[in-house]
Amino acid sequence: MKNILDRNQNKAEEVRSLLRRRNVMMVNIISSPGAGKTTLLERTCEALSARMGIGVIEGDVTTDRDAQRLKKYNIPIVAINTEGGCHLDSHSIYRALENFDLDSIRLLFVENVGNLICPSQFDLGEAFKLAVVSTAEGDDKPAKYPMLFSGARAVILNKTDILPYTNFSMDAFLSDMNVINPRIKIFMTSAVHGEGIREWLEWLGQQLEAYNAG
Ligand SMILES: Nc1nc2c(ncn2[C@@H]2O[C@H](COP(=O)(O)OP(=O)(O)O)[C@@H](O)[C@H]2O)c(=O)[nH]1
Ligand SMILES: [Mg+2]
Repeated sequence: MKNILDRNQNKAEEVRSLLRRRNVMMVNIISSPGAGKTTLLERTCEALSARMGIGVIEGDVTTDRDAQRLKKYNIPIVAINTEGGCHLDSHSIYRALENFDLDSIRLLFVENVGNLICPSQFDLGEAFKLAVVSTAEGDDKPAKYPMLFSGARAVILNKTDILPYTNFSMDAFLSDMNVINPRIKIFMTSAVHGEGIREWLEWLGQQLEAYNAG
């Protein structure tokens, strides 16, 4: 396992410096299946794809359904089928990059395989990790899977629209997050209805500015 992680880390550093040289900010999106990663990407592409070069790497275990959902935004998409694998690794990202014209992309999203454990162990060479968790999953996910939440720069708490129908405790969620990663930026969104998306996009723009400033 250590050898695998070391090899992954070396390649991730190669990816990171390649993207740095080409001024492409890569965001690694991690959540359990169904939290709303693709829906968030739909809202994000809707808002930004006419204004800046966006690319997406879609990691999926079997199908290319998420890639199909994003086709309508006319952005370059590379689907990586992990054939059962529970996460993406930096080697597959490196190979996927060969299929992009990096000069025309400023922002590259990776939708990782839906899983809260393995993807958080594998650095892909991203600028930062974005965790997505939904109110339907319960408020205990940060406490149960701290590695993801301690390593992410931001967390999106999605599906706020269904909060009244769940027993999700916002207090418990926020107090666990505060212990695990007090500096993490937290967004509350409904990716279906649009609440909180403006705040997420504003912050994303700030991250891009800071990245481009080096
Ligand atoms: N009610 C509600 N449903 C959502 C929201 N975001 C996503 N969904 C739904 O949750 C399901 C899974 O979303 P998807 O984006 O495919 O999740 P992914 O597996 O993380 O990519 C879909 O049926 C979405 O329409 C939300 O904010 N509110
Ligand atoms: Mg998806």
